[in-house]
Amino acid sequence: MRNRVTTRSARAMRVAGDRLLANIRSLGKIGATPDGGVSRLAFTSEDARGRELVRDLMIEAGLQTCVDSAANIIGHRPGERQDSPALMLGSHIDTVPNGGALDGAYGVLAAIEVARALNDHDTLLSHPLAIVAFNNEEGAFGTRGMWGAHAMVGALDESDLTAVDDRGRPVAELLFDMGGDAGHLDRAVWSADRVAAYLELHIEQGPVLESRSVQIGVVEAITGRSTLDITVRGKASHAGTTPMELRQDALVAAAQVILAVRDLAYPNGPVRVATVGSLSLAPNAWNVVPGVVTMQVDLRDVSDVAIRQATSRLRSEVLEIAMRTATAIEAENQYSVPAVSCDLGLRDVIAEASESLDLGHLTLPSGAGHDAQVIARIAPVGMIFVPSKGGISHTPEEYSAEDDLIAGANVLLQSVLAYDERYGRTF
Ligand code: HGY
Ligand code: MN
Ligand code: MN
Repeated sequence: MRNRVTTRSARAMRVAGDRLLANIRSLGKIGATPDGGVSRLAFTSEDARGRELVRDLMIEAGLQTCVDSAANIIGHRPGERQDSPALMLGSHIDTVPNGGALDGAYGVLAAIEVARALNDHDTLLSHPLAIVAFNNEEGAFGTRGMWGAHAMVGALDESDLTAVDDRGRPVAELLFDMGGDAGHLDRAVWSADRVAAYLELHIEQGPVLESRSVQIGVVEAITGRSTLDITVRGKASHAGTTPMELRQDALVAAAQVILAVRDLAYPNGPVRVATVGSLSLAPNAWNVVPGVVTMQVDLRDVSDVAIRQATSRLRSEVLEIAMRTATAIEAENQYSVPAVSCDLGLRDVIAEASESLDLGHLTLPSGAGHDAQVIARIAPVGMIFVPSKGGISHTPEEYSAEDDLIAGANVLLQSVLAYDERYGRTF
């Protein structure tokens, strides 16, 4: 029989830092790229290998492990009160192309480490724990981001299921390859009464904590975001014989769209950041005036109103650019994820846990999107950040100091213990 934890013994509990760092290194080797990055996109063989490792680590941590129909990997740890809603911890293990080894993976591995630390201290929580590696957080191959989290809250729509990715592969097939089942996605849905709270530990991916020399970030809100697909149709023609005044150059028009997108962000526009992150052109030949350009626009702000304002301004500006350049420009909404505020009680618990560990902490918004902002539809959510060197992420240079990674995991452990004591312990 596991013993019940007293406040004193809980305060003394720590994760096994070396074990956590070793697991981060092991997972980071799966999909490692020559320049020190990691490419472990969802629905790839690297993703499959990463999943295998994570499932093994969950089993080693004594978790009852399963893969749901949305291909989320879930590890369950019983609580003293089996009927109580679960305390959910998690993040994602898929990466962007040539990204870093910490984005997402750190949160999943630290959550598993929390379970092992509780085992090492022979501790039974009142709440059951559910540890989740969400499927396809990064939206690989043009699919919706936070895919597994959307499935868990029942927010996928028909088009998500019938979609083919930008390689032409049906999402249903991709799901099957990862152990999911597009025919039974209802089974992946969790009702709100099953989750007491959700905590996600993540690298900040921005410069704030490092610039203030503070080890722990208590997230107050997670940015909303909207992506649009823009297609510019001009007319391909011979680069040598087509006079400038007769051209319908799709790339020249696209260049003006890109500058218009940039100006949607402060100080010229309503949103915090606006990016064109991907672009392709056809026929993409040096001696042909470009005929077609497609690009993806990413707009982010903690205010959904600001995002809507920016979207409608962009729509009217592309019409003017089309007229000026004798091209046709379509702007199609792709995916939108609303901004969410983190739960005040959980922010409190995280701040208290940081103080009990003598760690400095500050409150900040998240400029990156996270599974937490989707799980917020069924549960109160809290996020813990640790500093990112140079604020860099989504590139091989992504790095966080080892003692910050361990400190963050201890804050997650202490937050779990404090939450369980405050909201559920029966001594
Ligand atoms: O794009 C994001 O903010 C997240 O990393 N998916
Ligand atoms: Mn990411
Ligand atoms: Mn992430």
